[in-house]
Amino acid sequence: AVTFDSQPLEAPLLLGKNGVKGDVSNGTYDVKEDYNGDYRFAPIEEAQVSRAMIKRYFNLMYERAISDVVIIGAGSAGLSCAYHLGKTRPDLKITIIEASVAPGGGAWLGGQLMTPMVVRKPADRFLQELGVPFEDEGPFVVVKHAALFTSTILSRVLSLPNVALMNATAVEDLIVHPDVRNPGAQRVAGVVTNWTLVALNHDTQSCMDPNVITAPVVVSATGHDGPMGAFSAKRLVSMGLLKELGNMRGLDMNRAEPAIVNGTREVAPGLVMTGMELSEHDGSNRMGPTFGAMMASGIKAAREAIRIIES
Ligand code: AHZ
Repeated sequence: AVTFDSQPLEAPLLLGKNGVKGDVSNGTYDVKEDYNGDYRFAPIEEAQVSRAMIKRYFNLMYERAISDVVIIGAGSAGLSCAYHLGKTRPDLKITIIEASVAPGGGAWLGGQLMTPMVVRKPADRFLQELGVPFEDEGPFVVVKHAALFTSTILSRVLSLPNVALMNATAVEDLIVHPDVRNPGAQRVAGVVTNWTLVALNHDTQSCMDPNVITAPVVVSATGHDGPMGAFSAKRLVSMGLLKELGNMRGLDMNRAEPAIVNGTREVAPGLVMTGMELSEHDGSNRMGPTFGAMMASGIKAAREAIRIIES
């Protein structure tokens, strides 16, 4: 553990002042859960709240600067990958970087601002594994609200001790090293990060240098092109590791879903791509509001990450 100064981090600082009764150090404070007008909280010093957050967050940044797998993007594909990977390999340090404040990407709604979420079989097995209820319509199932899937998978992922999520943090670039196993080639070796509010202000402020997280495998799950989407696919092109983007094609549910799942792979050494970002990389169709491929592609990306780590 890292200590930031000579004071013990958990020590109460000024208890007894400001009308606070009791002593945290010897446990002589009273608490009461009384909803008839006498609800009493344990005493706290304001600085303890700051320290409780700071030490955990910065210890996490310190520890996760070296991760085993970084997942870029906490949409349905990135979260499915994190869940499968975190559960299958509890020994791996898995770090999810999500640019938005709210993780979940486009999976808080089904389609066109409507709430039900459609999932084609056999991806309903993943919903069963998570414990998300659905209505069976034969070849597909319907979750009553997309947020039920997203909130459930988020809680499952965050409960895994080896998975960390840093939201409001954007991946600004990829770390690329010479590939020692393949002379002359390059290998993705981690990500360059910044707080998203900083990343959005590079044009208005100077010298806001980013930070790094190294990892032998990066899984990119940044969705199709948009203000932030298709981040790694576009960066592969600008770095010369990919000739050109395939660009997402028009909607065809039957072609799109298997293309995304079966195409989920290590697109560049050290970089696995999953979810709708792949449609931009490969030039495959979009599927619109049907989410089975995002779940299955996330699982396949997790298997790819394990294969690379074990190779
Ligand atoms: O905020 C983004 C979102 O939560 C995040 N993200 C993008 N760029 C990032 C960056 N750093 C950190 N540089 C970044 N985070 O990535 C997440 C992508 O989630 P998504 O839901 O957009 O993508 P997905 O591939 O998981 O799911 C796609 C859902 C779609 S779109 C679609 C269609 O248009 O046909 N169909 C489906 C099922």
